[in-house]
Parts: sequence; structure tokens; C-alpha cells
Amino acid sequence: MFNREIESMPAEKMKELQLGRLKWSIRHAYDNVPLYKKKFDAAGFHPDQFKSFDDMKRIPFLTKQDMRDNYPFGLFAVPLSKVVRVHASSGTTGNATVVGLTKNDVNTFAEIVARSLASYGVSENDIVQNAYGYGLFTGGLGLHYGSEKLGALTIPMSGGNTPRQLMLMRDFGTTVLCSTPSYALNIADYIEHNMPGFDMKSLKLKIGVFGAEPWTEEMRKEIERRLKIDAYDIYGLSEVMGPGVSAECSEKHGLHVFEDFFYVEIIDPDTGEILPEGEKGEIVYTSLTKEAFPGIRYRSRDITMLYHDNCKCGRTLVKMDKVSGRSDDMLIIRGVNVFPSQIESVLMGFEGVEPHYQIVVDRKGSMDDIEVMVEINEKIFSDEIKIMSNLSKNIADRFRSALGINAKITLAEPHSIPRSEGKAVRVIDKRKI
Ligand code: DLL
Repeated sequence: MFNREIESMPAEKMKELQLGRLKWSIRHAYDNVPLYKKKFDAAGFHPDQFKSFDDMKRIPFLTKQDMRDNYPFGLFAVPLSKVVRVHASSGTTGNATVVGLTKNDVNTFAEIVARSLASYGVSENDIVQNAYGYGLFTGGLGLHYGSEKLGALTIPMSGGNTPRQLMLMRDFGTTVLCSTPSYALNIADYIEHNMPGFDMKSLKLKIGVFGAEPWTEEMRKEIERRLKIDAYDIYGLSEVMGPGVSAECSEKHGLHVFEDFFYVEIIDPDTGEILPEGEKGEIVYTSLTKEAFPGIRYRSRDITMLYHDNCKCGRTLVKMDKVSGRSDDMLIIRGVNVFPSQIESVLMGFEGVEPHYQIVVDRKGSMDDIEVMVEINEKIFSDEIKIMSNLSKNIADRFRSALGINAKITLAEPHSIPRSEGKAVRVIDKRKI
């Protein structure tokens, strides 16, 4: 463990630490950010009234829209002279959301990423190739600072340029790859397609640090098989910090949340009510130490659940389930709710189907139509038409029985679905265009 004292702290002691920090953070936001003052006042809540966790429910939520409305620096709680870095989301659907960090915040960010890497077994003896995009996105700099804090040799490669990625892996003896899971598959594809006979074991790669988008257990197995590595999940969001809000451990079963920095709640996304441990809902974050950009009850839209399971790794930190999707990514097809990750799970159960797919949703009249375009491998593609039509029929049947949706299945030829270097685009929703 990178920070044994914190990561294995008895739950009661952690609660105490959180409560003290919550009081500070709530007051910090109220005193220094006009929007929080306005919202708290309107809800009849004052930081002095905050005495116990039970008071959380009285505090209003912060939403992405609040961030957009206060673009760019309106939610900062310190003068700009104290802010040393900003990150931002791309803002394709409105104003970008901008977050700021002070020197202390930068240290916290590095700390959580160093803890995450250590929990996958990465150490100062490793050579970490960071293929997350460097720039306003938190993936590049986030992993970079954390890996350096851990003491690992860090290669600031950024995303893309697969031949060069492979060259560096070979020449520098990379042992850890950090990238989106979809880009990791892209690399596997490239090797299989362009370097026949290449032996993965000739590389020193052993660990993958994958996140920034939802990925299923099936996808994990596929990446592990093809790249001959152990693949671990890293989760986070720029509004809260970036990668390292939570991380898997050696158990590969749930992600430990770094609770000394983030207080987490699960709410019912429709009513806003707090749900007990073990129930699925939207995860809401309150920052406990952040100076530049405090987030009080930030609604993430990510769907997961929290639980404690006496993890064998020795960490006492609460766990969250692998995030299966965002409530705003959830597709409602003729009344049936379905997440892209469920579609991925079904697809990956079929032989000959590649982990590259796109979901196109359209509206014909008043009815929603869903088409799943999925790539098949060379073998199936070159087989008789009958085998292909059987495959698409079987997939359609499975969608119907497992998910309750009628989807049109289109088998796409090998290498025809666009590849990603960062987050994969899985859904094309023509209803919104
Ligand atoms: O994606 C931070 C990050 C960078 C995480 C690198 C991990 C690795 P954003 O661009 O703000 O930040 O996007 C955050 O991406 O709310 C989730 O919906 C999704 N997401 C991030 N990590 C995971 C994950 C970065 N491991 C949004 N599993 C979040 C599922 C994830 N979804």
C-alpha cells in the first residue's frame, strides 16, 4: 500500500476524519463561492448546522449545469493567483466544464494516483508508458504525476501513434501501460494485423491501467488474453479530481474509494434520496480537502453501488462497483432501459465477434429503433453467408432474451468500425441530432 495508515484505517476512525474534513469543506465552499452560498441559503441550510453525516441530506446538489453556468472560473474558491493548473472537459454539449487545482490539490491528485498504481502492484521498479492524452483531459497529467510520485520511470507518450507506442514498449522495456481500454484493444488489433507472428511475451508488459470509459469483465478478459497482461480498472472524473478517485486492488473485484479525500453517497437519480449500501444508484461526491474547486454533493450521473467486503488486500476503504454507465448514457428503447455496457456483455459472449461495436439509435415515427453494428473476425467474414446470417440471428435472439430489446444486428467487416485513441464513441444517437 502506498499509504498504509490511511488505506487500512479502521472504518470508525475514517468516519471521524471525514466528518472533520466535511465541516471544513462545506464551510470553505459556502464562504468563498457565491453559488454555494446562494444554494445553501435558498435551502435554509447553514454550515454551522452541519453536525453529523445525517445532515448531508439537507445540502443541495451541485450539477454539471451549475458548472457550465459558471464557466470558466465562477466556482473557484481561491484567488487565481493560488490556482496552478486547470483541466477542462471538451464541452461538445455546451460550455466546457473547467476545474482548477492549487499546489496542495496537485499533490492530492498525485497521491491518489500513486496509491492506485501501487494497488495494482506497480512500484518504483516499473516503467510506465502513459498513453492517456496529455492536455486539458485529466488522464495524461493525472497518471503522469502519480506515477512519478510513486517513483516509477514515467514515459509521457500520450495517446495515438500505435507503431511508436510499440517501438517504445520494446526499446524502453515498458512494464505498465496506461490507456483507455478501447485503445488497449486497438493496440492488440494493430499487433495482430500488422505484425504476424509477434510474440507478446517478447515485451516486458505485465500490467494495464485502464479507465476513463466503462468496460466490462468480458472486455477485461479479452485484453488480458490478447496483451498477456493483468488489466486493472482506474476510475475518476475531472469534476472531482481525475483518475484515481477509486481504484481496483489485487482482487479485481470492486474499486476502493479514497475516502479520506472524497465523501461518497449513492442516491436515487429520480428522487435524490440517499440509498443504503448495496443498492445501485447515482454516485454523488463531496470533496474533503480540495481548495481551488470544492465539489459539494456533485451529481456524477455515474451508476454504481457502494459496499464493504473485508477485502483480502487489507484495505478498509469502501468499494464501489465497476461503473456500468452514466444515467445520461442509458438508452431507453421502446421503454426498455439499456446501457451500452450490457450490449457489450452480450456481444462478447459470441465467438468470432470482435470487441469493436457501435450502437445507432434512431426514431422512426414515434418508435425508437436500435441498430448494433459489430465487427466480426476474418474467419467468420470469409465463411459462408449462412454462418454469418446465423450469427446475426443468434445475437438478435440473445438481445431479445437477455435485455428485452429488438435490435437490428449488422455484422461489419473486419477493421471497419472506427478505432479510438482516447474514449471510444459507442453510441450514435440520431434522435438527438
Ligand atoms: O475520464 C478521468 C480518468 C482518466 C479516469 C483516466 C480514468 C483514467 P472525465 O473525462 O471527466 O475524466 O470523464 C469522467 O468518465 O464520470 C465516468 O462516466 C467515466 N469513467 C471514468 N473512468 C471510468 C471507469 C476521466 N474506470 C467520466 N469505468 C466518469 C467507467 C469511467 N467509467
